Amino acid sequence: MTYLAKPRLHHPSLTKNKVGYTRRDYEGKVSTLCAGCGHDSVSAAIVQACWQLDIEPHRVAKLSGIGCSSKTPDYFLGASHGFNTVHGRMPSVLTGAYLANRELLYLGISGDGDSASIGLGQFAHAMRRGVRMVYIVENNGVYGLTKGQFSATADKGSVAKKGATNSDAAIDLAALALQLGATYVARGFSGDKAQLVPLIEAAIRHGGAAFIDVVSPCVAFNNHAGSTRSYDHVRAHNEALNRIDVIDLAAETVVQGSPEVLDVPQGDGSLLRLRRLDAGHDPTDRLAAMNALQRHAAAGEIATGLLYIDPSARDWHAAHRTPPGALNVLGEAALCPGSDALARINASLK
Ligand SMILES: Cc1ncc(C[n+]2csc(CCOP(=O)(O)OP(=O)(O)O)c2C)c(N)n1
Ligand code: SF4
Ligand SMILES: [Mg+2]
Repeated sequence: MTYLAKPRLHHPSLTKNKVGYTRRDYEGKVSTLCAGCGHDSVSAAIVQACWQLDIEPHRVAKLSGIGCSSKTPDYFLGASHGFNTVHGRMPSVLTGAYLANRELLYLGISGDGDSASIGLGQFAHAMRRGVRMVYIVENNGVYGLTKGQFSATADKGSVAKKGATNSDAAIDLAALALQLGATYVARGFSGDKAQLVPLIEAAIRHGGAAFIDVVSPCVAFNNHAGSTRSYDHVRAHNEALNRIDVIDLAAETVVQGSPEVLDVPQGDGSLLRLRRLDAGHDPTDRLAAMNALQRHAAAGEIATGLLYIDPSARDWHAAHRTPPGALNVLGEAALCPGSDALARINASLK
């Protein structure tokens, strides 16, 4: 058996959210990942975030590539749309789906092998195009599914379970996303749900390309001494820059002037309230975010939290002025603008 279905019966008194679903309605099949795998905690955080944000499961499309990480969409949001694509090809399939139907929330789930090696080109173009999505990489520094080879995100000097030392420089996907134009870039840790759930919630509410690099330890192949992706190492070197709460503007009074608190208004009317742990970090400054990543990495630390946000981000559809709605509901007037419009286009090309 490759998967286990969960019992469908719920206790009648389970709390429901505003759209009438219990938290269990956001779950998927029983996970077949190794007990303790960080990826299962990321799935649980996605379930929590979608339930708390009152998202209807059928309004979500989850797409993934190949890997243990890319298997996880089977373990959350069982009532949502899903597409398990080819290794490294999730971003192009997600982009196509988003162009055809902008009405859905797109969750792209990938691994460090999937996105930083075979899928690196696809990752880059999805970031720079402003595809409105939440792109999560469950980053364990290895190819877990194929038995623990170093991935391209493994730190130089990191030691493999069988003793080999990685001599290659690491790709930092969060730094790449910043450079490529992503308008929301964060890093979380699967062992810190209190930090991860609001990072996912804020990404869901973001109006453009949102990328979250989640350090997600592989207990089978990369959780030993000498690894820089083990639970122990990440806990000891985690430098959280901030903590976020997503707060509805209408419901909260904005506290101004406190150096510990930064309020960032979002395009959808919500307010992102950041509790600053590093008072010097301004998450609306892309260059500062790049510097923070490099500075912490040079000190052997892992910078987590909201690294960068562009509150005025626009998505691909806004930039290309496409008609509203999904392609399959466009009427004849939008699909066929008429012979006068064609004549004008032809005249403009003469
Ligand atoms: C085209 C192709 N090349 C190679 C593979 C073998 N393969 C399967 S999963 C994987 C790497 C997965 O690593 P990652 O994305 O980090 O996921 P993890 O298992 O660590 O979560 C590779 C190389 C494949 N399935 N398809
Ligand atoms: S091999 Fe590693 S990544 Fe895959 S399920 Fe097991 S612990 Fe998770
Ligand atoms: Mg991996």
